[in-house]
Amino acid sequence: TEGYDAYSIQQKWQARWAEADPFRAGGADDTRPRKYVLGMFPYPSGDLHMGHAESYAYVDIVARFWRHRGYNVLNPIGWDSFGLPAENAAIQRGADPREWTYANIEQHKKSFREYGSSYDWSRILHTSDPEYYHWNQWLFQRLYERGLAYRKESPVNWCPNDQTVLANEQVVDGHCERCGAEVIKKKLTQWYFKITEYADRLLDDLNQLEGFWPQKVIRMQRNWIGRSVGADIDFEIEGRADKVTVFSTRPDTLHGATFMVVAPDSDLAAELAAGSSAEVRMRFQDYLESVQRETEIERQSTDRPKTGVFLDRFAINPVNGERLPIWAADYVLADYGHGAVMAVPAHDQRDLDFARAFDLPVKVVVDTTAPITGSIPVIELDEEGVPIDPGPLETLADIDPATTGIALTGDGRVINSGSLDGLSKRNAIARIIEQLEAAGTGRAAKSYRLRDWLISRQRFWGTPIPMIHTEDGRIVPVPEDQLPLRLPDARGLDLAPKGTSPLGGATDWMKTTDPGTGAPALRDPDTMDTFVDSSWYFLRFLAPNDSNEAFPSREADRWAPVDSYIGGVEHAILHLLYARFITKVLFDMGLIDFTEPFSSLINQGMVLLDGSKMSKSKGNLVEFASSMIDPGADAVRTAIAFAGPVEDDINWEDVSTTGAQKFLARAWRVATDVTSDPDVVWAEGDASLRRVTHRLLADAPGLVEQTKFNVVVARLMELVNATRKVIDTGAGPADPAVREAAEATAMILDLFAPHLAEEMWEILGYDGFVGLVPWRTADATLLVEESVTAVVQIDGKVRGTLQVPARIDAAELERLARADEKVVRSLAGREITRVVVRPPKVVSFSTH
Ligand code: ANZ
Repeated sequence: TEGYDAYSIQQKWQARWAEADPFRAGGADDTRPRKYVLGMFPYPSGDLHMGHAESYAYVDIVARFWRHRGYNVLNPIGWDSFGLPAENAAIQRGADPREWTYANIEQHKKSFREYGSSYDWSRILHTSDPEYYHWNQWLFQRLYERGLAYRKESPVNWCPNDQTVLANEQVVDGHCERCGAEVIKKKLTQWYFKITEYADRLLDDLNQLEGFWPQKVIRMQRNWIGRSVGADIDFEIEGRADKVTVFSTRPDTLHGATFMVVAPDSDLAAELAAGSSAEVRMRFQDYLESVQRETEIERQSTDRPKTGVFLDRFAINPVNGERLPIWAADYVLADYGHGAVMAVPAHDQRDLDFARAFDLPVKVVVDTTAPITGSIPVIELDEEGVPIDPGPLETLADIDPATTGIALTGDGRVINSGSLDGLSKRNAIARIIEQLEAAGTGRAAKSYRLRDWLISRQRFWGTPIPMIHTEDGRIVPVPEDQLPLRLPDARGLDLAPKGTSPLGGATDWMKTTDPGTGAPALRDPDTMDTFVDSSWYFLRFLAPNDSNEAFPSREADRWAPVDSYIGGVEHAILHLLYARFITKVLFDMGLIDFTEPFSSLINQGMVLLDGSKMSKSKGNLVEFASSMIDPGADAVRTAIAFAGPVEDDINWEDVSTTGAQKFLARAWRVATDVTSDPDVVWAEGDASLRRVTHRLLADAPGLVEQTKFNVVVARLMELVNATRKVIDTGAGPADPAVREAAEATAMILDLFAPHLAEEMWEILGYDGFVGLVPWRTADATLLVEESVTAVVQIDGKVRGTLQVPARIDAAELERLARADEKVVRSLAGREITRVVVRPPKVVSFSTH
């Protein structure tokens, strides 16, 4: 690497970029087509690490690429600067979360500058600025007006360690995502966003992302929303005026229902028990208490003995009038469907386990041994190909669930079900729904796993909820002209988690007046989940300093949706789902004209050390800032891009910044060796080097668009080596092809090693930034591959010859042969009966 001084090159170009600010997005008068490239913004909870280095290297490759391709690129950066990590860290250090957060942000900014990231630095945003969270409050009030923000008392996930409510998504295997403590249930009044109202659209619109988002993320979103299709069925209850509705995905088995089960922790169960004997009430109460001690995982595990209590109440099956005993059992969940199920033990494993444990009847209503139309019986063959005699066919008696303990969940023919008898599952479902609808006792229905989004937090470092609680118990919005409702000073407040919001302790701040009557009133002490902040920030980047509105629709029309969104797969569910939801709400409000926020999504793999995820707790964190000190930013970026496919994990130990440094030094030396002037006539240069250059110019765009960055780096290495060969042992440094190759290297290298690329460009005699240079078009005549002569035979005689590329495939060769004029004439309309193609040399047609 002799002579190549990465450090001073870096210093020099960072200073020039800072001064000229060349990567600002063009304004309204810029007529180039636009691209919005965005990396998921970071949390300022500590120093940046190599995961960030990776992600933001990719972001910069994409942004720089589109600039070269003639686009007006918007590539902003901001900070997701509210939230628990900052607050906890601040508490630990006894610092103010505000000071601590902004100090970290400064450090991050410095690192990004050192990394050479080509941001539009005029558009910085921090979600913890009042200028930003003002618009969270505005958004909250718009959702409230539309009935999409509401309060309800409900059991919430509670982290006893962080003393805060957690969204379902933040509970991992029953534990707090952040601190690992076991999560318990607690009843609290909380604010929710009604995302369930958008469940169908959130699901259906995933179809338009197919091919543009990673398949895995689309699948995770689908599962999370979890739509089940079936029916709601109303059951009369003896001694109760109102019916009880159950949701079932198998209404075709309604005749096989032998009991009903309600969730013990539902209001329904409490009410049914209350109407029963004192003894039942006591047993139910005991059972309920034991259930409340269980974790969600325990409740949902299938290999646990079934427990429950009989409530001594009865439901009436609407299709046959049978009396079904009602039980309370923990395998039925209060917050799914209607918290009650019709139990069909013959065809549902959980119901069967329960029936066997409590000696309840099992009634088979689907004969799964009966073939259904369209199914093909499988005939097994022995080694000689003779069909194996399957022996006597299975009968229903052989597979009676009451004796085998295995529920019959497969398809078959309905039996013991009156007019449904003989139908397949699918047809029976359609028929029973018709019948229930006609009788007014049921209807087609869907059920979702998705729950409403719990957005209130009992923590300090977040957006204050812009609502007022009046003396007479009303809840009214803080008047719009009083927004932003700013956080009070943290000093003097007890931030330590205790289950109530620290803001409640800010007595002066809490006191306000009822905007309608002027009577004393109180503020809402809770703050918003930070996922609210990140659900729309990509729109705020369009005009981050606008103090009149969240974002101008005109700018949204211009830039949004985001063309390339880049970030970690850990956000595959939560963040992306919330952003998609809010986008649809904004669309419904008429503020934007698109319904999906991110047109394409790139998820990078993780950076590992010793094969495990880098983390502070494991003590194996490589810090971003220090990683750049020795090799320099260009080498780190190039090494990351070269490390492998974007979506694969990278083992940091296998990433060679030394190798990258050596390559960059070779590229630099090529530029310094060039002796020709910028106005040389390239066409006179070494033809084979020119071919290497032009092939890369032609191939790189496709490779970048497919995120095959590592391949582009490998091809650049090839180009640098080929150039070196011509300089040292070929036509020499004055050859025009050497200059052409060096210029192409500088332009493409700008995606990976922008400081060096600028330096090379200057060495090669140009003013201005290489980062803004248009992509050089490849010369088509230099792309023609080596060609060979192929012969075309008809009935064994050569009837024509073709010049074809050496790497032609069979289909293309046959197509060319069939289209050849001489061949067409020789065939004279005769039918071709056989074709043999041996690329690249022979095509042989037979006509009889
Ligand atoms: C009768 C039945 C018969 C059912 C049968 C299944 C098979 P998914 O696919 O997850 O949506 N169910 C309904 N609400 C429930 C609750 N709150 N807790 C536990 N289970 C509940 O499952 C839907 C099925 O799960 C429903 O269809 C219901 O049982 C049960 F052969 O109804 B089924």
